Amino acid sequence: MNTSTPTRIIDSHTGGEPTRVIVSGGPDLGRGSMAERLAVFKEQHDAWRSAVVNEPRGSDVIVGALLCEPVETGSVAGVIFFNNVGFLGMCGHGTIGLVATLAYLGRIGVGEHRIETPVGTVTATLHEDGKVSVANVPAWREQAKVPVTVDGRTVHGDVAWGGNWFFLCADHGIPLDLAHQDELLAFSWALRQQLPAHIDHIELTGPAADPANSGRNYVLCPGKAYDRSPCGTGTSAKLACLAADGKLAPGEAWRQESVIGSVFEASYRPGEQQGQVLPTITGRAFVNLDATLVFQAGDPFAWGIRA
Ligand code: PYC
Repeated sequence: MNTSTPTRIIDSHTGGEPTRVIVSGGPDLGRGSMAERLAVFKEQHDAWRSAVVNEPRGSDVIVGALLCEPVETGSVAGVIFFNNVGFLGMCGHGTIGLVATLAYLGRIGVGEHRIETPVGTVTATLHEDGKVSVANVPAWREQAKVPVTVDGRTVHGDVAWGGNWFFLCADHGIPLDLAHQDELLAFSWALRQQLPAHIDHIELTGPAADPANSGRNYVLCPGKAYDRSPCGTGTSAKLACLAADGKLAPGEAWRQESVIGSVFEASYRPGEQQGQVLPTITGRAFVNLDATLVFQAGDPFAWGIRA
């Protein structure tokens, strides 16, 4: 593994959820599309994923992002997101973190910026006040009210795409707060075991704690960490379900609260295809670390502890 070029990382958090962007010195994935580069990353450079987000340098909750040269001239960047167990199609909080990082580096200013991801190009708008709006890839509900039996109890949920696949369950019966974190984790993980492998995010939904907000969620990510933010792709999936049920009109505001109380503002436009919506998610990220990776000779865990 060539580590002669310093690897610079910049950390941020979006509503409490961390994003660690490799801004230089990461693996060379060639010049293909982000989907093609993702395949190269997975097959040939998984050690980089582990080195950046896994312990002892990282933690289960960190979402990594490899900043890439874009393919199209109109794009400001390409990005591939990853976590403690694998790779993500899109990441809403991570895109907001990436935009905050590019602004911190002085590479972008206020305005609209196209960003290529493995599942499509998104448009991010950096506002004067530092907030970022992400016009996400199309979202849709695939299945409604699917019954699933967990530990002898049957609950129901919708399967929806918002850039990742989600199972959104409202009749779980668990309060969405950190005092119930053990119960939320155990239930969501057991629920996930009953679902097809590609549905790798569980979103438990419920009423907002703050009356100014529209709803609250607890999102369990594929590597068993819960999302501290309201989850951009999960909020997109939620908008698709609300639209499908006729509970939210195009342009109407939805304020999605996370299990720690952070908020994304969201709305949608109708998509081009029947049943699809075009979500926009707005949040704020703050940069909190600018560092260089060190790989010392003889360190058995320099490339992370891999499961
Ligand atoms: O914000 O889309 C998101 C996300 C996915 C996984 C963690 N955060």
